Amino acid sequence: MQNNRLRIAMQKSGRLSKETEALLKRCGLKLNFRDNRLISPVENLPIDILRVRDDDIPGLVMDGVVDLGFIGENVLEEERLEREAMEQPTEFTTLRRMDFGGCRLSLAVPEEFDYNGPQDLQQSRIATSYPNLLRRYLSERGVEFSSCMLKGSVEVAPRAGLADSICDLVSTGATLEANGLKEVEVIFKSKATLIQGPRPLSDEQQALVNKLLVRTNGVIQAKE
Ligand code: PRT
Ligand code: ZN
Repeated sequence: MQNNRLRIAMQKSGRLSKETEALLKRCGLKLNFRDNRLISPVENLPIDILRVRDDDIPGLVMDGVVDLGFIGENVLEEERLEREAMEQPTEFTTLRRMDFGGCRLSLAVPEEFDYNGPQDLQQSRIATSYPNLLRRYLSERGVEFSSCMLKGSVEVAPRAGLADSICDLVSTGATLEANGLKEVEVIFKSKATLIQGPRPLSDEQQALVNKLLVRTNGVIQAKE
């Protein structure tokens, strides 16, 4: 499926999709996300938008299936580490950090846990959807642990007896509090970001990317 249209991947539905769509609209793209279509052509520019699960976006970009992608840095860095370990392509460039999707990946323990530092997690079990980011953080600190991989409901794992602590995304902290947990270490700070893959662009496509970036800068600065 090689043609001259620029391909951009974005999250289909979730915490990044509304703001990504709003940004693209403010950049002057005429979007028409009717029905459940995977690919939506932009009406006024040679761009196709692919709407997918956010987890698929780093791989689509790094494999050169799409040219650009909007993705949370947490998902991007986790996938990069995973692919590095699997010896799969990991090449991409960051074009622009966004002003939305802000959150942090943090370690949290039960409120009654007398936590004094990462060493207190030695030989414990930690529930997370981000095993690679967690392993990098704790191995740099000499902490050995076992992970309990959960794609959802991470915050209930300690109470359910599945793990001693968790490593999960936090924004307001309300979820942790509601589950009797306290945040003890921030291991990664994240925002949404726009990345480009390794596939070479035509001159027209490159000009389009440049135009998109100039407009994105304008939109973000106008809000500051
Ligand atoms: O279906 P798909 O796979 O595309 O979506 P998803 O369910 O995997 O992701 P989604 O839409 O929940 O999140 C997409 C991205 O938004 C994340 O990868 C982050 O980059 C960013 N983001 C920003 C967040 C949050 N803030 C956030 N608070 N992602 C998740 N949360 C969750 C967190 O996991 C926890 O359950 O919200 C809860 C905590 O929120 P607070 O406010 O109670 O602290
Ligand atoms: Zn996801």
